[in-house]
Amino acid sequence: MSSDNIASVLTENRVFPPPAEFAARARLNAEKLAALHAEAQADHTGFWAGLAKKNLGWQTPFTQVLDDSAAPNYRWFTDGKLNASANCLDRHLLARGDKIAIRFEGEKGDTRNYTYKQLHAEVCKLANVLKAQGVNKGDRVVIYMPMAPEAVIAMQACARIGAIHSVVFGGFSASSLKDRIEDTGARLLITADGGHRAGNIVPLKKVADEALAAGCKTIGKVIVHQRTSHGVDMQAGRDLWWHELMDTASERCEPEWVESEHPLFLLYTSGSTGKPKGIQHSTGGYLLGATMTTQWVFDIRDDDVFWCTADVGWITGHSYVAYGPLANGATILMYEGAPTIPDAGRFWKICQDHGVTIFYTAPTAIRALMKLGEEWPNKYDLSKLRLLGSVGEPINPEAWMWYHRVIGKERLPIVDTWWQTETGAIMIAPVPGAITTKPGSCTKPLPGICVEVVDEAGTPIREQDAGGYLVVSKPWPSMLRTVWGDNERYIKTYWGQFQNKYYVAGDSTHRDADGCYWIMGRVDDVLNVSGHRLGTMEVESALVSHPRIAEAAVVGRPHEVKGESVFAFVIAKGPRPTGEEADKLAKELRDHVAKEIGALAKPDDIRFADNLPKTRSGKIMRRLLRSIAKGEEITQDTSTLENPAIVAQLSGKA
Ligand code: 6R9
Repeated sequence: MSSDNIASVLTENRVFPPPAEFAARARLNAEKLAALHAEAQADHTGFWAGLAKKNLGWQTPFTQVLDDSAAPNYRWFTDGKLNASANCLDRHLLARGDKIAIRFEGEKGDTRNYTYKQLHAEVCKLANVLKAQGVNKGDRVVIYMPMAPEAVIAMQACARIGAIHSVVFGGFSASSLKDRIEDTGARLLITADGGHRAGNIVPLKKVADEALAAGCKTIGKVIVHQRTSHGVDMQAGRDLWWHELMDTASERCEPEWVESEHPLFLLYTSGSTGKPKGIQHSTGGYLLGATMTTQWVFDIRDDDVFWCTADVGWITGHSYVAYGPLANGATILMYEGAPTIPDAGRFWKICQDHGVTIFYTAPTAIRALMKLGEEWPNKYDLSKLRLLGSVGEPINPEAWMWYHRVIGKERLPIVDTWWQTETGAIMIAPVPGAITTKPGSCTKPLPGICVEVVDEAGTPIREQDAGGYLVVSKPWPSMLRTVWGDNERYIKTYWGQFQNKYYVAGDSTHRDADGCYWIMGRVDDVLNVSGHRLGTMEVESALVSHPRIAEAAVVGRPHEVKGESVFAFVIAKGPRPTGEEADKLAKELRDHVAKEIGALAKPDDIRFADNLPKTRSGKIMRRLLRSIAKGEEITQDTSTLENPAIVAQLSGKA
């Protein structure tokens, strides 16, 4: 978050109590929420055990709640058995079989609905297909799909047979896809011929072919869903059409009952060092987190139409598209496409046409739509909306107020939800019928979530109105279990800083006098570009893998819409490129980064220099680079630099 934003959140003092009309009908009002907190405080594990029994369907009930014998590798509900897909689908067949589970709209306006019965049948069919292709419990399946119902069907089908899915966002490049496939050791890939985005075809199958040609030796079969029908190569013996396999598959498939700790999925996310980590989530604990938070934070009801705009390639799309709402028997909306096609009113038209009641999106989308003007939302009937949500990055008070005024018509609560890929479910957020909100604050931890603010030494800061590292002091059911294939990295990254005492989120936070949290952003070298996590090291490695580049340093620069953008300082081999040559190489580098990682990692700014600012011990002074990227006057002490003269050149002045 930029210093301007920090200043504006810290002087923010507007408060918005829960609207009376909303609170009166809410699942949780202030009194009920207080009772939940009291229960959790009195008996942390008993609280979660009670919820798990009441809210999930178990084939074998658990008797042990928390196993902390190998902490920080915590295990929850260990001797219980369940199935995530049975919880999301079978459980609702009797009471809600004909209720719509998924409403879908494509960018071109095509629509499809699935009732719970129909979704169940499709999931069972694909589960049988997977089994017939030799996928067994514990096998990994990579899913590289557009944002269509088939992505959810694929995830649920894996869950049904106890296979571990790993969804890779469709915007990632062949090289990123290959790295992830290889790390999981998946034996099967589910993809589509293509997806639709901003009037173009996203060539998913072509990218997958490239990834497979470069390695991925464990992949035996590729199942291809036909979405764009634009003609793709199918490799005999390896590639199979989804619709052909589904045609003859049976609609009956008994769920595989798995241990609560059985991994439900792996999801790769960026950290400050090395390659992205495969975050491993469990079945029972994860599903409980997704289920409860959908009730508490989104106040989900039977008549809701819940639209979470996140792609299933991100954790938000896992917990609040594929699992949480379905576990609660809700209707979700899925949209495949860009928010501004054919025009800036698309999101609002979708809200109107589908009667969306709960809308959950990212600040970057709010800022982008805000810039396009309020005449767009004002054209549509948004009166069905009753709750708005935000996730992915800090929301600046200006964007919050616009959301509140223009979309919420000053009557809807806004839930700003703080959480991470690793936490599995929302951790800090207002419970909308109970908590007074403040623009820019995610307010207070949910029941059973024990958050602390600690200083450098790991000492909890007790006084109010103070800042520090955001940590979690007690295990919670939906927490990550490990980093796939690298438990040491799990322990070191998340627990090492304070001797295994706290889960370290990697964010800094301020807690105000009312106990509300204001997230200030990452304390590590992780950027947040349009709500997507990106390691500076990943982008640097991509840049130096270009034959003409010797060295690179990447920092974030505050960006009006994206939150942060990628700013790269680059040292070319040979003389420093200038003028036209520099422009040409910069373009080449942008394309190279898109090819290595994905378009979301493209640097907005590339500055060529003869050298990077280094201390005499050889450390790059990133703080200095961040100031330069912001265009700030350099007032920092540069005397410890080996090459102080470089500052003028890096600033673009020499
Ligand atoms: C769910 C998700 C996690 C990082 C997290 C933090 C930032 C997410 C936020 C927020 C301020 C919020 N973040 N939600 N910062 N306010 N409401 O986004 O997961 O992709 O793993 O990113 O995003 O920095 O550490 P993930």
